Amino acid sequence: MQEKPKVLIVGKVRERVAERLDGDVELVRCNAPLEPGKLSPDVADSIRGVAVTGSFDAQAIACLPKLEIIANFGVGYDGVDVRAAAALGIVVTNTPDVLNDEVADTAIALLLNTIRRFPEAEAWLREGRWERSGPFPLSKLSLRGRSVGLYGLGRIGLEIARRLEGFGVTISYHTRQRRADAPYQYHPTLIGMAEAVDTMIAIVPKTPETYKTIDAEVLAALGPDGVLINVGRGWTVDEDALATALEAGTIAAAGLDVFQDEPHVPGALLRAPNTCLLPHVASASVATRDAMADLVADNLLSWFRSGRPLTPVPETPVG
Ligand code: NAP
Ligand code: 8YV
Repeated sequence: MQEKPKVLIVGKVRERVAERLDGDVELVRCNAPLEPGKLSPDVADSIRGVAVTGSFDAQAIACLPKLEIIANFGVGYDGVDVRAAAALGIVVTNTPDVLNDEVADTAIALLLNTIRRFPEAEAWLREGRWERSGPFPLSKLSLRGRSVGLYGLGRIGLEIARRLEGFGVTISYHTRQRRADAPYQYHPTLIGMAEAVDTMIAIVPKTPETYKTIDAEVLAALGPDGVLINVGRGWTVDEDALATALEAGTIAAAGLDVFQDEPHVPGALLRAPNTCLLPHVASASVATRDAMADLVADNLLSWFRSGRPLTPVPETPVG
């Protein structure tokens, strides 16, 4: 009988991944991070696949000499050293598409909550202030008449744009490449888009080029009615500049699902006025996280059965 391939589950990965793999592969587990000496040489030498959530660096890759595939739970794979993997011929997979709708829904909810202050309105009711003090104050901001610029119009950005169509706002976008299939106005520069719109939704990956690109200049260009929503990565925003802009009224409000150093949220952002802050929950429904877990497992199973991963990232070789 042929030996089952060994798959290492590193750290906390949704249990459904292990349940789906059980029977087809031999599972080994270890706490994150994987470091030299954590596994016995025999075990390390036998691992052909890993399942990880978000991070797996070059040192971890170097611990597993027979590694063939790294299956990441999450569409963003910025924590996986894809260059190190590619150099060794190791395939990296992620979980695209299955979370597009959930994340786009969250972006719209965050946009409305930020602009109309619904979380504060609910707190007003729960604290008995409606009864004691009267109606919640009118929101200074409205989605009506807004011009929304999407920073990123990929799989998720496109779903956000499609939802925004139903709200009757003007939609434009900035990416490096213009999309021939998108009926929205294209801005070749981020600053150009920030000058043209009053609302920015960021849904770009964490890459060296996107680091703190939403800076003081971009925020100033959005203007005093400006609203920033970030559902991509905290890395993309200069958080100090954002807190300062909110304090000074350089922009009107911000809604953030992601932060530079999660789960730490800088005090300046917690104290800043007119913010709606979420703990990275854009994809966090049971149904969507299950679909992501299934895709992690299916990538591993497909690799071991046919040598073809389902959703490899573009940087690593296939087959
Ligand atoms: P995607 O399909 O690869 O789309 C990425 C978009 O960003 C593309 O439109 C791309 O266009 C643009 N982009 C990339 N680099 C850029 C740059 N330097 N300047 C301007 N635009 C740039 O990815 P996706 O599936 O939509 O996911 C996007 C990201 O969202 C993920 O990588 C992840 O970090 C984040 N995310 C967050 C959550 C959450 O829970 N908050 C959930 C899912 C995903 P060009 O290539 O033409 O520039
Ligand atoms: C997940 C995400 O929360 O897919 C992504 O890139 O940011 C989220 O869907 C995360 O990857 C898993 O914790």
